[in-house]
Amino acid sequence: MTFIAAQPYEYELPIDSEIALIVIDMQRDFLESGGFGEVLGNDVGRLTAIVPTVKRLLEGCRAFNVPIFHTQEGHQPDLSDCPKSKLKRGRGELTIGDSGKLGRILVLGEPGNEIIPELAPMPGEVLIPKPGKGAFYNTDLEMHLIARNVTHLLIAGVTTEVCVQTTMREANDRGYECLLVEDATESYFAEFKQATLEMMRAQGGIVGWTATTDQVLEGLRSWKAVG
Ligand code: TIU
Repeated sequence: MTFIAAQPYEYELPIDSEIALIVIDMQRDFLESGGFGEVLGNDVGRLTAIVPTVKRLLEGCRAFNVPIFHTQEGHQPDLSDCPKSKLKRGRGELTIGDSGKLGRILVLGEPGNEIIPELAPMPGEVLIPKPGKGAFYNTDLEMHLIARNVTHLLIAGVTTEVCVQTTMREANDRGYECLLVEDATESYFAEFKQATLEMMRAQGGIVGWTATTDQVLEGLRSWKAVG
């Protein structure tokens, strides 16, 4: 048995199934000036600070042949997949579909929708466009995970209490063993990140585990050595 040293207790790595990494929404819309995040009034600098750590996590997972999924939040150009409620709430001076500095905000195929170049998907990695905050809602993600016999998920990306937390809760309800990578996720609000980490692992890991990138990579190293 191999494990990742995690909170609230050790996270056992699978024996007859796979672990995958999901990197949530590391797209220009949330990380660059002029994108959706900044339009909503947020300081994107908090998010760009984790890019080197997410890169290290990605590179470590690539080295251990862990399947990798990237998501991008975005809508069809005609916004037919964007609920009216989403257009009304969570808006700044501009809203979803409006033209901004990075093209049309949160629209698939626009410059702002691209994963930032440092973290761009490599060949063989799966890019999942998603219309909602969660990565399972109206996407092919679950089909890909089932096809690859994935039962365990490492979750990273932005923002911790919005798309990352929603995805982890969706995954937990579907039976996946979820670990949120503490230093490879970030929020525009420091206190929301901290609260999310705590609420995921509270009550005996009610939603899942948390661990640092170093702890994850150390655990994967011992797992691959055994496997
Ligand atoms: N606004 C905010 O914190 N997040 C989002 O709108 N989407 C994601 O978290 N990706």
